[in-house]
Amino acid sequence: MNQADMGLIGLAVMGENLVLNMARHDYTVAVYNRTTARVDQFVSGRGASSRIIGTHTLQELVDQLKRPRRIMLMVRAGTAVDTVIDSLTPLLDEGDIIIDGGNSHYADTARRTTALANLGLLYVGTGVSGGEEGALHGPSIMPGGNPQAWPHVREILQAIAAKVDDGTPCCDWVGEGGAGHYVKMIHNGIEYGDMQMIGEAYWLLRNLLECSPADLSQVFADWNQGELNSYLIQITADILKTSDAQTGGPLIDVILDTAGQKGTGKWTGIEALQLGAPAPTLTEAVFARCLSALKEEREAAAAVLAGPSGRATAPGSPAAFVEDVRQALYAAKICSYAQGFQLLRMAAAENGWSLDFGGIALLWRGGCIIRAQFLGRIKAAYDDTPGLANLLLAPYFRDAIQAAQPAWRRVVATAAASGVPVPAFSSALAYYDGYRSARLPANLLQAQRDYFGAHQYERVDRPRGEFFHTNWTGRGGSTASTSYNQ
Ligand code: NBP
Repeated sequence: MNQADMGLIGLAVMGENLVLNMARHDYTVAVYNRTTARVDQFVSGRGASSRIIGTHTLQELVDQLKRPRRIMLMVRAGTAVDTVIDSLTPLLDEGDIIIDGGNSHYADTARRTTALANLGLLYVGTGVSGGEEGALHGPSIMPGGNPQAWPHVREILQAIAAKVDDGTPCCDWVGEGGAGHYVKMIHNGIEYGDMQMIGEAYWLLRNLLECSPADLSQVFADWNQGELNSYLIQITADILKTSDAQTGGPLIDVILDTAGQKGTGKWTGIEALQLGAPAPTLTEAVFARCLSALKEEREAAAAVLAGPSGRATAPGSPAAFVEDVRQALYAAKICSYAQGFQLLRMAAAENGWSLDFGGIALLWRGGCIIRAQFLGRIKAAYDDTPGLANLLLAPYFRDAIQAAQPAWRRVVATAAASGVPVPAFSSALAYYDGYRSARLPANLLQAQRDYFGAHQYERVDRPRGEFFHTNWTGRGGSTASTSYNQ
């Protein structure tokens, strides 16, 4: 009794592996799962260890824990988390800590942090990224919630987290309320963008050069040696060389082209729209999955909608086109991350969080799905210029895009002319061109709004904040709509 360092509820893939990780780091963990047969299965199988204690009721679990009690939930995000919290809180004492490590929505985490503080309990909502492997060997952990909890959970969370080369853990306090889960949500939004862009690179080379999956595997393996070095590029190289056990052909060719999603990418898009943050590439990646899911409609449309086929039409030498696509992928990736960090910056201002953007890049440097060398560059950019408005303005990224943009423009133009959809590559380019435009056609938009709705406009030759209305048709009155932005 009272001997376990941590309680963990929810023995599905993430929970089990986190428990094994904690036990490997010499922490004693009491475990519980709603379906208790799962507990017995675990402690008599993979979890057979003197450091792992199976329990069959929440009371038994609570009784096993050192004080203040620390209990981590790894259950399905949503109502299950509230159900478990409601059952657990009557069994806890003041100062005890609940940690939700699932993919909860940040607003739920903010609400739960406040509700539990009102009961004298400390709440931590933490993103955990890295999937099954990460949970077992060291995930990226992004904790937020009640800051009073951090000194009590810091040691164990940092011990089980991934470490970067110099031993720094990919786990540090992110901020109050829902900040940790917000950062995890943006991580997932960026992950959607990365995956879509890699998919576009694969599809351009597969179609325009008619490369075989085996050849493409080598291309991605080569790319993984350079500035694109990352977990997602590495697994793409592995995937492309895997054969199908049934047909003997490339497995990738028999996988149905409809993408699933569990919501965190969608939440990022919704947040971007709510905050008015331009994140077109992250959002396009979600829409690309939605479009892919309309498989039957696409098949029907393919028979009736005309356009170029995109087969074998790459311009120039194959090697030059491969290099162009590599550069396009790198430039688009920089824009995608710039959007993610811009969204974080706007969210921090909105929610009163003082986020350490370089520190967040470091949290993602190891353990998680978007782990990449590249994140070290982002950390360095924020270290050099702490108030950096946009990653595109950091000298390293400015120069990288400068070098890559001729290739990037050629690739987007070729894709458009060849009928190969590249929504992430092209939206990233439009973002880049929009961000570097001192003037945009929004003057016409404002004129239209004033024309049909008397919404007013500001003038280039007058101070900001002065609004004007024109009686465009001679028929309208001089009454303007009130001026506000939503
Ligand atoms: P799942 O998301 O599939 O959740 C399964 C677990 O939730 C089981 O232990 C199940 O218990 C429990 N559960 C459910 Br469902 N409803 C419950 C309820 N009302 N009361 C108590 N327990 C309940 O597991 P997972 O894939 O391990 O993910 C856990 C969390 O981590 C999720 O929030 C997920 O989004 C997040 N996450 C997952 C990954 C990943 O790669 N899978 C990566 C990062 C984060 P039962 O056995 O009794 O049904």
